[in-house]
Amino acid sequence: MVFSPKSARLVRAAVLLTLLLLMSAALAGCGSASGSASAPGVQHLAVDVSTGDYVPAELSATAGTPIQITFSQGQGCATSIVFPEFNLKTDVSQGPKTLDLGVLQPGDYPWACSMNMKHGVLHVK
Ligand SMILES: [Cu+2]
Repeated sequence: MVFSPKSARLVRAAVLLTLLLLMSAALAGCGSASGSASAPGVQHLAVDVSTGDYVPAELSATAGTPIQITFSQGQGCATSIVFPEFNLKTDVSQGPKTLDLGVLQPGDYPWACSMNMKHGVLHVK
C-alpha cells in the first residue's frame, strides 16, 4: 500500500471523525442514563439507623460497579459505624452520611458500631 501525503491526510481525517463519533456516543450514553440523581453505574444502597438498629442489616450488591451506602441519621451507639475492611469510620448522630466504597471484589464486608455490639454486612457477588 502506497501512502501519498494526500491519503495520509485522509486517514488522519477519518481517525479524527471516528474519535468524534465515539466521544459523542459516550456523551449521549451518559445523558440518557441521568434519569435518577445518582451517577450512572453506581449502586446506591441505604441503611436506616433511626431506630438505633441497622435496617436492613444485610445488603447485597454486585462486584464490578461502584458501591455507595447512605446511612441515615440515627440515635444510640449504632450511629458510630466502622468498616474494618476499609479502615473506615463514620458517625451519623448529626446527619446522614454516604460512604463511597468504590468497586469491590466479591466477598462479605461487615460493619459494626464502634463498640462492636450492633452489626451489619454487605454481600458483594
Ligand atoms: Cu455500640
